[in-house]
Amino acid sequence: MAHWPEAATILKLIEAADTIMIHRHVRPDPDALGSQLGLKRILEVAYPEKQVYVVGGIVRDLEFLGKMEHVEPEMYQEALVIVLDTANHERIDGPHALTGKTVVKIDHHPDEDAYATHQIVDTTVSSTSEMIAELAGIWGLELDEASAFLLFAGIVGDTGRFQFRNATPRTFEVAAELINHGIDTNRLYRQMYKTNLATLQLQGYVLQNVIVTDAGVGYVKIDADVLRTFHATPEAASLLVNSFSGLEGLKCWVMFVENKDEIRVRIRSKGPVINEVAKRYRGGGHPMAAGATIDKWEEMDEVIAALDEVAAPFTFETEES
Ligand SMILES: [Mn+2]
Repeated sequence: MAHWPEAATILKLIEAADTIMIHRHVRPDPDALGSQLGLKRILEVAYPEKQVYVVGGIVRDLEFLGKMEHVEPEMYQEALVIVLDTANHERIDGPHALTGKTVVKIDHHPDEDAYATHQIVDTTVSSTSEMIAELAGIWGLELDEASAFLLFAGIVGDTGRFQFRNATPRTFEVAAELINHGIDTNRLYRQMYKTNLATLQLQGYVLQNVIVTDAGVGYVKIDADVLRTFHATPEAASLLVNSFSGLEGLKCWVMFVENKDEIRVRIRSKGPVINEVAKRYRGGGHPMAAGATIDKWEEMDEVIAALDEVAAPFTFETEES
């Protein structure tokens, strides 16, 4: 079990609070929503007398995980705020999070911004959802089928169905404990990985238009015209970032997606550390998965050149011999 000395203090804060606001990052992924809604469920089962709210915008494809709630600014005065899966305060979804009486951060991203008064940050854990499952155990709070389903969804999301290297032996143990609560993994995978015809056809475009540099950097450019052609949103397009990850020889890859007056950059890697590149372009993230933003298409070549530089010296050692 994880060793997080701050966990005991945070449990005391939870026990003392009548109102608890749970936040997470903007443009939520399954881990952000799974940890947020999973923690809400755990706290509501353990403390039925407390008011526990989940705050932030929702993405339509993930509505099956649960609904967000409406809160008023005044409700924060006496509230405990728990922010999940969010490295820096600019990424918090919901404008009032930091106005809470006490703010707790629980996250697995590199600790770039200590915006909370109490925090547990552990980059060795696959996902914030895995952290919440561990914390429930540490705190002695019960999981049930509903909370287990949500946390499992978060782990599945952040580990790419247990295939990324962040899935540790402990991740599998936690996943096994969650499955023991009787969750319907068939339903989960069906809902999480369903697609529609427009997205499928956009994926076809992505696959047809991948360019790979000599250094092993793959990239695809999705501008506003392409989005219009396939009736796709920038969010839907960004989700296709891993659709060509299996390409032989690919070391890292990137998708550029136009979004209003800026261009979102999603970078993934099988070895070269790419978050340092992301940081230079208004972004950041994990060493193997990061995001950035550029203003104009001319900067695309700069990002690719920077990735070429980190990819060129990298070799897949185990496959060389
Ligand atoms: Mn996460």
